[in-house]
Amino acid sequence: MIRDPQTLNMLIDSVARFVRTRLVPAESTVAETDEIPAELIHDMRELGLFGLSIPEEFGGLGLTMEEEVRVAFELAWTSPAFRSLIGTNNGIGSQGLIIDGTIEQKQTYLPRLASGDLIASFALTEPDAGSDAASLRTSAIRDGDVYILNGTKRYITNAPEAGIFTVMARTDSTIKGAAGISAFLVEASTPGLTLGKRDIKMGQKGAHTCDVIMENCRVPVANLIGGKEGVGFKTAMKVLDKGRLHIAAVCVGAAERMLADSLAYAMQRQQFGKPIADFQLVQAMLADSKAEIYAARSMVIDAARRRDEGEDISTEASCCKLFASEMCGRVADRAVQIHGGAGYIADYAVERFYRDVRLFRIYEGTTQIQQLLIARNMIRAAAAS
Ligand code: COS
Repeated sequence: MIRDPQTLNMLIDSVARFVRTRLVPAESTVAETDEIPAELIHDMRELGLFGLSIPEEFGGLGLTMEEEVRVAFELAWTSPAFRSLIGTNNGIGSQGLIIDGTIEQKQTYLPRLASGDLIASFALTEPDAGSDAASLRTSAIRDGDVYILNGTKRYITNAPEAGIFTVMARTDSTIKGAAGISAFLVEASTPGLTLGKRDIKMGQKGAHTCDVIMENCRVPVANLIGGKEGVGFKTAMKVLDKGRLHIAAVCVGAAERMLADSLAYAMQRQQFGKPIADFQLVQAMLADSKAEIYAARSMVIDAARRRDEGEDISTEASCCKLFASEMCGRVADRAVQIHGGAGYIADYAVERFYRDVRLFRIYEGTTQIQQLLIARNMIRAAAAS
């Protein structure tokens, strides 16, 4: 749903301009230094990028899902590290609070998240609980007006920057699965909360992940999301439904960038006396990428519209994440191939993008988890009809 096309177009234009004039030129510096320059973070705040999908009443732009994915297409035209910094405030870090939080919890945290003064992170994954998220072991034992949290969370995006974590922990140890899990808002300054060293990743330099270790962290009862125990896993799954759709949009934007770079290179690079874009085998790679990007883009917009209309888009979100992330991997592979030897050299952005986009097929649910979810939902729906 697009509420006001004119306002949205103005936002999209200003994001696209910012991406092309400020972020793209900074890509290689960010990759080399593993840091996003402070002035760019400042400008991202000024543009309102930290609060894109936070409701207007709490200081955000309150974008609908369709509006959000259209902005994400533009933002993803540059290194995914930039999107990652604002990604958790708009997505997995804040959505648990937005979807299931109490009004007091929202008032306490959302305005600062919307302005970018506070960074939120989503802490679900553990050393022994990745795809099988419901097996998580971090415990939260109630003691009067606090819960005492113990456990380790792994690969937590933006943890080194975060001021607040949405933490999924087990409040009922007698229940092994999802029903024993609750979601908490845990402030980074809570005594007992420490961070591991920054992970050294294959790509996405400038976006940081690390372990979050909780040892006897005393978290106020008021920070139990929604004030209700036992529904934290459902909160996490609802967050991921939206997150997966957002990541699919990011895959589309990144693929569009890689294709634009490949087309420009193919039209300029001469071999056998003419531009390589004149050769049909190169054209086939360009055309396949174009068609697949168009398919993914259409899927993402359709699913986003349905979500805005209140439909349960769990299956569609998984379809989008599955197709768009795999598509992005194929486009990256062709982009390197079209660049030939140059595609393997760091002077060309596709070398970096090839590594950066590999993560899309893994995080917020692997391709294999999306396949399981889609098939499971199909079978359940058929059995119920
Ligand atoms: N929305 C609302 N509720 C949901 C839901 C959704 N999208 N998906 C599941 N639930 C509910 C279920 O209805 C169930 O509740 P009831 O028992 O009351 O019916 C509960 O949550 C447990 O769900 P389920 O039985 O599907 O749990 P599983 O242990 O089988 O979990 C998967 C399944 C694999 C889907 C889940 O663990 C998963 O998504 N894993 C990947 C995790 C991931 O993406 N990690 C990335 C890290 S975050 S960057």
